[in-house]
Amino acid sequence: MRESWRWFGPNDPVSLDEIRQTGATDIVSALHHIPIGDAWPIEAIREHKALIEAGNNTDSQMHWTVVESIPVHDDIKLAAPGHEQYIENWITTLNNLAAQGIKTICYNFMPVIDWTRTDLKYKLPNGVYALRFDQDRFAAFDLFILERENAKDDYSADELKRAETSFKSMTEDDIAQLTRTIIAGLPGKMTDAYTLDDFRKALARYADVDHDVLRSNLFSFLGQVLPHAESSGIELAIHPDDPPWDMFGLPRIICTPKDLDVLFGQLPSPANGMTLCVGTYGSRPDNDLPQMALDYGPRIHFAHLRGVSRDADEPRSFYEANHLQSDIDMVGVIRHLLGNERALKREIFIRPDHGHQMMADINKTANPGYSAIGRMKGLAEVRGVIKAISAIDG
Ligand code: DNO
Repeated sequence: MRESWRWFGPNDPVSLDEIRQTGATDIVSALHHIPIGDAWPIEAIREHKALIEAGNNTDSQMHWTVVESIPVHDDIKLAAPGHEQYIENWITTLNNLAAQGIKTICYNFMPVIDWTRTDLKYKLPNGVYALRFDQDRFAAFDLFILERENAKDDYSADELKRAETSFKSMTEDDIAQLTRTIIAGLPGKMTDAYTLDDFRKALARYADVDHDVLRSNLFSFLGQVLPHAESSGIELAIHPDDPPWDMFGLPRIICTPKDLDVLFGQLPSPANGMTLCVGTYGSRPDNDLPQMALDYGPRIHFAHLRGVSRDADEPRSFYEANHLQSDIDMVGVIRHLLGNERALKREIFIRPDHGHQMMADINKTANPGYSAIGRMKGLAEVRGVIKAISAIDG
């Protein structure tokens, strides 16, 4: 397995020198400064790669091998007039990356929003801070802050009541912070930051887009992109919708094995692959993660390893737990990923996804989920599991 680490570029509070100390060899990165929809110029890719490799010496090498992500412009997701140019730009970016030897590409097809949480500093009993998604707080935002038209229809009477209670307990500051957390976006997001009004407008564009329409727009996009990926040896790795269910009345189409089966059944190209984001898929009790790791062997080009712990009384609410102590059987997942590698005679990229904000990082500026020490703890634990299973299974 290739141990990778996400780096957000020169403004990332975790430096490349620090990443090197974790032992990770592969850098997962993107050109976050380029506007969504524009092609990434080859020169900008070369510069970014040079930054990553600048500290290399014969005994310690790090390389930019994975892109997370090339954003997909919402006009592509909507197949809006003029979206063809955005697809062309995406293909140009793909070709420019391939020319620099960067061939594993994570992307997602979530409309309007990227990954979503409601709490970025959720304190666990041992003093660390975790990320959390709380269904009641989310519903409170949707119903009483955003005041989305017809939002009521998406919730049961009990859910409405709980959302109201949650909203009533919020101070002005809580409301402002929750709003920022949801619509201004989290690190690495592949969508714009919105004001409440822009957000309403962005949602309105999807009024007539249901699951089937969105899916056919994804397939049409991939139909154009995959031949280029294949000819340049690129492996695409679609990231699931996080959390993996519909939100704000928007259709979400990469949430379950059923969704993946439709995707791969329709477009069987070997370049059409997935990111096994263990924490995202694992936010649903009906997704069996070790089974998915087994079933999708050759399709898994990249894996995000993290755990979630779901609330007993509301399974859509969860916090991000320790990498090895959560509702997900991480050891089972890793065992199958290693088995796939042996069977397929290839390595995949894994990265410790999100970590707790802990120890000296608690008082530092950090990208939520992406502080150094918590992720390093996750990587160290996962590395131990990999070593142990490899020693036993050969
Ligand atoms: C969050 C990440 C996401 C992910 C994109 C992939 O930590 O997993 O931002 O990078 O959704 O396109």
